Parts: sequence; structure tokens; C-alpha cells
Amino acid sequence: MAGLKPLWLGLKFILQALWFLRYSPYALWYSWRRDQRDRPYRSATAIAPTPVGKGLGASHSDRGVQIDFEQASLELVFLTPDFVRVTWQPGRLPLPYALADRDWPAVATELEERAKGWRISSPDLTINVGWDGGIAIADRSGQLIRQERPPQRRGEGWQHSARLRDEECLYGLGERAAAFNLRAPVAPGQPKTYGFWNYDPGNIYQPGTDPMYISIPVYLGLHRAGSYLVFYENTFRGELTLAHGGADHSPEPSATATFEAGALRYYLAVGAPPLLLERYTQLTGRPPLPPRWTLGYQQSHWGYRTEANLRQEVQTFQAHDLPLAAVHLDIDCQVNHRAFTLDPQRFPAFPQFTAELAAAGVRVVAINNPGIQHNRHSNLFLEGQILDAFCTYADGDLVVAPVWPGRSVFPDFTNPVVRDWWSRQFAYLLQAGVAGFWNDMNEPAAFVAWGDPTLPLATQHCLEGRGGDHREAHNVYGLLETRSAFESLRRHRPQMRPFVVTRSGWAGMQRYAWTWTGDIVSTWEALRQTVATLLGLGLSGVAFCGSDIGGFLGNPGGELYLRWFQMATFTVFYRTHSAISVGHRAPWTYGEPYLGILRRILRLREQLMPYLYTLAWEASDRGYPPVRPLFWLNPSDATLWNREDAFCLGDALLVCPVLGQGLRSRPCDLPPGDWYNFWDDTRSSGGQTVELAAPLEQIPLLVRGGSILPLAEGDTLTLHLYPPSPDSQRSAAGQRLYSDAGEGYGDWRIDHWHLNQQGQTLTLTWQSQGDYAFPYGQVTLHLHGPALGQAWVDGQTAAVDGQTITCQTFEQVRLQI
Ligand code: NBV
Repeated sequence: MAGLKPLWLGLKFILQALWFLRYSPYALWYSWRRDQRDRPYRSATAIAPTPVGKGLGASHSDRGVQIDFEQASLELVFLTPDFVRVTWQPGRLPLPYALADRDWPAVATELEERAKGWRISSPDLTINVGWDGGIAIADRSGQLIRQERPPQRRGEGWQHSARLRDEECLYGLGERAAAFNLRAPVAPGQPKTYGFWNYDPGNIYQPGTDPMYISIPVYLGLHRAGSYLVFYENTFRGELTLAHGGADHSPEPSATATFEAGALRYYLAVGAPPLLLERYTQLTGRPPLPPRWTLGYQQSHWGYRTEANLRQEVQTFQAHDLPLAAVHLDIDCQVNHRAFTLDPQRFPAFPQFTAELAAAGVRVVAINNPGIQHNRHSNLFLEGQILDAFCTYADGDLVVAPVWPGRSVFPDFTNPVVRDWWSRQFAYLLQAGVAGFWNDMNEPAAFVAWGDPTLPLATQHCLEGRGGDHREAHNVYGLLETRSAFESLRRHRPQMRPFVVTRSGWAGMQRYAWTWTGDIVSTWEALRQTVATLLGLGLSGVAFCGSDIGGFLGNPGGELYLRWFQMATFTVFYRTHSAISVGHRAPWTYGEPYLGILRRILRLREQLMPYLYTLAWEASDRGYPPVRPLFWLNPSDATLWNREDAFCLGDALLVCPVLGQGLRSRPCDLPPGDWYNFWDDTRSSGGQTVELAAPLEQIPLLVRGGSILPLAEGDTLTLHLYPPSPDSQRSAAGQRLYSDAGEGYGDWRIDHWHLNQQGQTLTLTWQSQGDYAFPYGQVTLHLHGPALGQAWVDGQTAAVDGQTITCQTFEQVRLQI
């Protein structure tokens, strides 16, 4: 391997030199032009804030309450008793791009005049609005949950500040290369600012980089009195500044959101974290259930280039007896990096090729970028021109910026006609057997010599006919491109479920696509960052996400690749991917012992499929992210609030990835309850820190006592029963299992097992719903913890083999321990 290093360095240098020669003249020209166009947007003078003035009067409005202030108006509308929409105007209201559900039944709302303001209440929340516009929100028990200062108008936009408690933690904001708890200080006394501006950080992306590809103005706050979620429905450029109070000269800790324009509209929910995610995704949509194969292992590399390379890759997976669900085609498979192309010389018989792979159970996912080559020989360009599909300046000139195909133009996805046109382009690739699409560079990214690597702010957009500039459209560009891809798959392959991956997005993106954490470097620090980033995405409603295993930029050693792989086995999007400038990377790259260990962890992932698929279904049903923070079920346990080196997969598994070189054990703070070590069944009580063994072949993994973990092996489903300890508060365990054909929209079933412990007897009952036939021929029960004595299946004595019994479907099993 060492001998290959100079070769890679040489190749990297040549590629960078080629990139420089090809794109840098355009990048220079474009950066200069962009600055010219954007000159009017650079305001030299600071904008003075304007207060909302004094409250004049309140009245019941159509669905809620309206309060007039001297300089502004405020509307409060309850969507549910624990979820309220707050709108301060003036400022233009957002287009409902983020919203899935706009039809909420009315909630009984009371309005009361108070000494210095008004009280608006629902059965669950009490909101006190002061004469100055300050707002205090209390929960059903009267606990103060959030206190907001009067907002201030700033030019065309707004600034809105909320007080934070000292101990309060904030999470979310989309994709962040930051600590999971966004308040964790970077440097002592420094306020921390997070940008709301989707951004391609290029190859400088590392922990601390901000903003990133996906910025969503949603955060979850957690403190001793409770938890809440705030979502600012404002697509304009903005930021959230977290001040610590005292040290950074701010009077008190606060979270201040600023938006350059638009009305100040936000939604606020109060409740436990699962409820908050339920509310937020009721509003912005839940991720549709993906085809089951997408939860399998996927292999990618920017550099496959030819059908022969890919065939070879698939055959090597088979030769090494490694499961493989999909391969990805990157831009090097296209003709001059042009959207919707595939080089016919390098892919001479593509439909046959995809059919051959499909027969081997391997799907093909193809990349697509929004930039269209500005070239009269490009059909896509000509079609788009006829439709007036591309972004322009106010004077009608096309916005031309350099990106992969060279000088490029950009479809305006805020135009429904353009979305429709774009969605038609997928048809022939679908016909040729492409199973899913991967939308890259859709921040949208452009190559620049300096400044912001995107379109000029002066770019004009249709915005559903009402018009506006890039400041408003930028953050939803990727969201709307992805919507178009998703709708295309629904339209052209209505019998199958779409699989779309996107790099950029905004609130609501989970309705259309999965995401991954982009071009992260191959370091241990980046692996640690990945866990925090994925947890934050999940709490921002983006349930289906993952990372390039081993990192995108760099050649990880075998150990880093292995540890990253082990961590990723418990995340949703399970894909190795790497840059063209680094070595090709696959499970066999590092030889033994890595290959053997990876084969086993890949098998474990296959066995976990029923559990994972059920979590995917639960995300589509409730909005819960499969990857959850440790505090998910125990938000009152403050020791868990800053934990970002471990995560839960569903409610049953606690995953403690190994995040440092050479480590062969690691500590883990256990949430309350009982925990079984997955590998050796040792039991520990929660509420303490335990040191877990982590030999190279094992990722520390714990199972919550009181869980039933379903694992599949061929035709057999094994229900692993982890009873709670006799002295624990939990005496029962339940698990649902969702099954269907794995594709399409046919029958489904939900099996529900319930384990109850009374004295020395465990009773397991089974109920089911739905018409899909139970997909396993045999069911094994494996009891962990107490020794299994006798067993009865529906009243009949069953043969006990160690800790297991084997049966078929049943209504009730009794186990004597
Ligand atoms: O298409 C090439 C890459 C892709 O492999 C990667 O996953 C994306 O995040 N793409 C970025 C463009 C080039 C980045 C340097």
C-alpha cells in the first residue's frame, strides 16, 4: 500500500492541475461578474432596528388571535393545543414550500386582557404577550418554557431573540459540523453564529465549518423545565447567534435569529422530544417509506467511469461473499459531466447492464447536477431556453456560472413549469433501469475564485409567479429540485417507491429525499463529527441520512475505515463513497483482518433489516428519526444532554462507536434502565458510566432491558427477548414489526409482541394487523438474561434448547425462568 502513496499524490496533483486549467478562467470571470451584479446588495450602513411599538389591542381572528402594535401586527394560531404558529408582519409571507399539512382543525383558543398585555391560551399552552411584544410560553402545568424578547424589524427583515437558561441545550438547525448541543462553546466566551444559507464548503469542510449544505431554521431546546421546538418558516438568508451571557458581553444567554427579509413566522411546539418531532413532521411532512433494498449496503466511488469497472466491482463483492444492494454512478460516468447523460461508449449496453445487476440483486443509482451546459449543442439547454426555464438577472440576461459541465445555466425550480420539465428528463434513465437518483451540487454550487460559491443574490426567480431574488430562493433551490425528482419517480414509476438522495435541502426535504453529510475528510475527528451531525439532522426532521464511510477526502487507514463502517452499520444510509483524488475504497481494500470483520458486520446489518425497516416505517408514520440521541426517552436526565459520542438506533439499541485510533475499550454513560451487552449478554444498570470492551471486531453495542429485538436469518425470525431486571420499574416490553413486499404500495402487516413478566414467568403475546402474509417460515425465541427453564407455546410444552425455543406463529408463549 505504501508504494501506492506517491502514485496517488501524483494523480491528485494532476487532477487538481487539470481542474485549475479547465475551470479557473471561468471561475475568475464569474466571481468578478457576481460581485458587480451584487453591488446593490452590499449595504454600507448598518440597519438600525425598529421596535414593534406598543400593543394597541387584541381580537379573535379567523383561527386565532390578532394583536396590533404601533409598528407591526402579531397573529397567533394554534395548530394543535401544544403547537402554535406565530406571525409578525410586515414582511412577505413565505411560500408554503416547507409545508405538508396546511389543514389543521381549529383549536379552542381563549383571549384575556391582562394588566400589561394579553393572555392567549389553548388547553395545553399559555402564551402571555406583553405590551412591548415580549412573549412568554408556559406549558399545561404552568411551567415557563420559553421567553422571547420583543422582536425588532431590521430593514426588510426581522430579528428575534429568546432568553436561554444557563443549562439549556439546543439541537438541530439542519446539517451542522458543530457540537451536537449547538451551545457547546467553541472558544470560551465567544458567541456562536450558525448561518442559514446552504453552502458547498468544498474541500475545506471539517468540524467547525459553517454553514453547510443543509441549513434548516429549526431547533429543539431542552432545559430543566421541559423541551420545545421552534421552526422559523423564512427562506431568506439569516443566522442564529447563541450568546452565552456575561462572558461575551451579552446581558444573558440568548438565541437570536435574524432574517434579511420576509415576515417573522415561526412555529412553536412544547412537549417531550418524540412529540416535538411528531408535530414538526406533521407540519413539514414525514419521509415516505423507502424501498427495502435502500437499507442495504451501497457502494460508490467517484472514479468508476465504465460499465466494466462497475461489473468488476459487483463481481468482487460476490467473490468475497459480501452483500451489496446498490452501486452509484458519479459524474465521471456522464458525458462531460452533463446532467441526464451517460457516456454510451463507456456504458455501451446500459439497459442490459442494469438488468444484469438487478438479477444479482444490485440496483444502480445515478447522480445528477442542476447546472446545464450553456451550449447550443445541448438539447437540454435548448429545451430549457424555449421554456424560459433558466435563472436570469432582472435585465433578462441568463445567469451563467461555471460548474462541472463548464459554463452553465441553472433551472429555476421555483417555477412549477420548470419542475415539471425537469421531472420529465428522468424518464429514459428510469426506463434504462436506474433505480434511484442522487442530486448533487444543488445548494446550488458554482466554482468561484473567491466569495460565495453559488449564484449571485441578484438572480431572479419565479417563486410560483410572485417573483423574487436569490436571497429568498437560494435555500429552497435544492428542496425544489429534489421535489421535482421525487415527483418524477412517482409519475414515471407509480408502482414503485422513489429513492432520491440530495446534498442540499431545507425544511420539508424529508418528504422527497435522503441525504448524506457531503465531502467530509477521512479523519478520526471527522468520524466523531459525523455522529453529532447525523443526530442533529434527525432532530431537524431529516430521518434518513448517513455519511461517506471512511470519509470522502483522504485515504483512511484500515482501522479508521473499519470503525467508520461499524458506526455506519447503525445509521440509515449505509454507503462507502470516496473522491476521485483518493484511492478506491471497498470492504476488501485493507485485506484481513478487516475484510472478515466487515463481512460479519455486513451480515449483522442484514439480520437487523426487520428492525431497521420497522424504524423506517415508524419514521414515515411518526417522523421519529431512527438514529436518536441518548436523551430521547429520558429528556430529564441532564447527564445525557451533551452526549454526542453514542446514539440509539430506535429504542432498543445503544450504539457506542469507537472514535479513536488504537482504542480497544471505551466508556459509555448509560441512560436509566437496564442494559445488556449485545455481544456477551452481561447486564449493567443505567445511570452510571461503564467501560465497554471494543476489540477491533466489535463495536460496543447495548440492548435496553425490556426490549424485543427482531433479527432475521434466511427464513427464520429470531425474537431476542431482553427482559427488564426484576427490580426495574419496567415489567413489560413491546416491539412492533412492520413487513410488506419491500417495494410498491401493496399489502402490509404489523406484528406486535408484548412481553410481560410476573414473578418467574414471562408471557409473550402476539397480535397482528394487516393483510400481508407473515414473511418468515420459522420463529425462534431467544431469552437473554435469566436461565430459561420450561416453555409452553399456546398451552403446549415446547422443546427448550439452551436459551431458545423454535416455533411458528403463536398467540401466547409462556417461559418459566
Ligand atoms: O460528483 C463528484 C462529487 C461527489 O462524488 C461528492 O459526493 C459530492 O459531494 N461532488 C460532490 C462534486 C465534487 C466535489 C469536489
